[in-house]
Amino acid sequence: MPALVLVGAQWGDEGKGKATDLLGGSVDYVVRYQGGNNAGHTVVIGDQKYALHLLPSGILSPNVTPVIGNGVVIDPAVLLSELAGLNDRGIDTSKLLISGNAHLITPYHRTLDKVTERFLGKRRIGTTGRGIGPTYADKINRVGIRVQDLFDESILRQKIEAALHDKNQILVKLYNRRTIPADLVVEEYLGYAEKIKPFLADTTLVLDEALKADKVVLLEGGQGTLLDVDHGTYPFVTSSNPTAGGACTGAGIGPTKIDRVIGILKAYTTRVGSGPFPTELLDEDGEALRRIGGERGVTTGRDRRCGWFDAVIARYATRVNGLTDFFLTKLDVLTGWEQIPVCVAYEIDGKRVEELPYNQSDFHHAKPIYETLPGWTEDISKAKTFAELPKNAQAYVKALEEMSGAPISAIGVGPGRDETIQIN
Ligand code: 2SA
Ligand code: GDP
Ligand code: MG
Repeated sequence: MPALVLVGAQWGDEGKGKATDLLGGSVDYVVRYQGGNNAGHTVVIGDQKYALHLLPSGILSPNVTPVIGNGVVIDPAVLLSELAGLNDRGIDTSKLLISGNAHLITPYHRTLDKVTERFLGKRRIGTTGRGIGPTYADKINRVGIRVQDLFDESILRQKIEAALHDKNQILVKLYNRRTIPADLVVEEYLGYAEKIKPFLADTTLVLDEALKADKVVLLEGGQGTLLDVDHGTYPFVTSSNPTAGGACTGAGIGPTKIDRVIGILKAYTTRVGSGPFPTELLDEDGEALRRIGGERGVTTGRDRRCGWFDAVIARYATRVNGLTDFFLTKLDVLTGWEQIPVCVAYEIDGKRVEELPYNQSDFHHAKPIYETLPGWTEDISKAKTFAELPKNAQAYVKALEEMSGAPISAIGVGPGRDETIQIN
């Protein structure tokens, strides 16, 4: 098994952190390939809970080399405080490798993110306010600041001055904000250089050598399929590619090296931020899913929107990621419902539609067509094998598998590392 990708199959928060940690024992490298500290990945080990934002979840496994790939955007202050936080808890972070080609989030990116959201009013995306979109915009516009620029003062200064020349005008004239002095940003960022230097590496070369030596490389997505800037619910998306293709560009690995793509799939659906969500529940069921599932943003603390499982989305994730299998998570949260509706198709303008509509307005008024499956009341959190699950829980899993287009190879029955049923 050379390289495998782990990708969120819905709108994120499916349990990628837990899944990565679970695989940590059998992989050598864990690479974050997109996003930044907008992500919030939770790992629970024994009585310890970790919330990782920028660092790959594999950093908690002692034998893993964690890598921040070129596709990630890095807020250096957050990086250093996350590292310090883990060090304080006794976690060794010295093996971390950071790509010199990763882009840096700066104070002006964070400010622009917040002011544009405020300006959009009702049309806002509901971003995490971490400066992600403006940083990727600068990258694509070829005016971004990269990690390697920290080590050349004159280039860093030139780039920051050039960027702020435009951005300060926008901030003052359009948004009525104060200018951000370039000198201050340069000084702050030069201060990060020495601290980041020990981690700097030619990560694509490191990973290539690792793969040639038969090491196992796990590529960990930051967000979910439907937040992908190309394949998600645009414009209500993040500004990078969490889908499997993004793993290749964001880590610098060719597609021929990848032989497994695991979709992390929640047994129901959640979403943070704005945008269409056909199975969203604005009633007691939605409230109960939020409460029982602890559905609150790991980065911003926002309540997550909750709804029933949507098989149209799962099938779409199988298609655009080329999924080989699913990890189904949070099955335990559904314990206690007498009946569990599952969306099998949409009704759009009176017609039954089986595939995710590519047209945004169609998706906006897609109505879920539900099939209802019988629920279970038994506590399943101690189940270790599929056979130990109540018959109705087994049937629910089998039904989801059939509708979603790829086999389910593991089932989460609790947040802990060992609260997982491995199938096969
Ligand atoms: P951004 O900040 O530009 O990436 O926001 C754009 C959209 O992407 C969504 N987004 C997320 N959705 C779910 N989880 C994310 N991480 C945190 C978590 C979220 C939090 O693990 O809970 O704490 O609020 C995440 N990151 C970005 C975002 O909501 C926008 O819809
Ligand atoms: P990620 O962004 O995909 O890593 O997911 P988050 O960490 O944002 O959210 C997933 C939440 O569900 C976290 O609080 C996890 O601890 C928790 N979790 C993961 N798998 C399971 C599971 O199988 N059952 C339960 N009850 N919780 C889970
Ligand atoms: Mg999350």
